[in-house]
Amino acid sequence: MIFDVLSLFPEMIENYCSYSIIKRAVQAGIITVNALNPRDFTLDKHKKVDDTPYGGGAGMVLMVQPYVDAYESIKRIENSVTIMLSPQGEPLNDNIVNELTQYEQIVMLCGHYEGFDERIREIIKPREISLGDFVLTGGELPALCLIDAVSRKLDGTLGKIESADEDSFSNGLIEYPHYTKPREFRGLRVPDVLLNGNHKEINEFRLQKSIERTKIKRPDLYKKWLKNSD
Ligand code: 4F9
Repeated sequence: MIFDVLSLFPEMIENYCSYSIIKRAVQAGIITVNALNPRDFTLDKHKKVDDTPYGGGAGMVLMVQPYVDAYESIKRIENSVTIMLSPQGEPLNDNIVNELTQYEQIVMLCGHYEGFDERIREIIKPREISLGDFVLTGGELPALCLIDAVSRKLDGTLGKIESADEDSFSNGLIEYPHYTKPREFRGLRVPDVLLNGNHKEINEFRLQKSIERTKIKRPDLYKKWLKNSD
């Protein structure tokens, strides 16, 4: 999987991808992450990437030419998708992450501080994805979230111990509670069922807990799970 990220701060992308599991996925050749700076595609001597909005108003607007030229410089392979990270997009979830694993290339457009000139959307026609109803100072963190969430689903990224099949959402429920040593801390004991080695009972206990906490913490997911399980 190739990730190509257009960002005014490419080091933010490169830096995150040089730690932990994502670093290992890069080294193993499972993913490639390229960050490209639209500022390098400006044509004026001040390397200007933004300007004041036509019609007036606060803030600046990212200029169409540097973004479009940077985008068009990327070598696109056939099975590729282009995504703009923006609060206007469809809210990201586990289903969309799974869907994105089917591509061989994901090109991402990150803004910073300000909005995109609308013609960037008109020309590039990206799929727009949001992390939720809030605003950040830039699209870099959401782009990194997407790289991270997609990469961990790809074969070979997670080892057996970190496996994704028991994660929250993989069965439509959130995860059951986890415990490790010690058996007791400040009077709080690890549930006995987890200590008895009976895997059938353990699985039943965990499923029950998953159902219980989904019902309480995420009634929206619980309703969907109920509908899908009859
Ligand atoms: C993108 C916020 C995706 C939430 C991009 C400023 C953003 C965002 N989800 N905020 N630029």
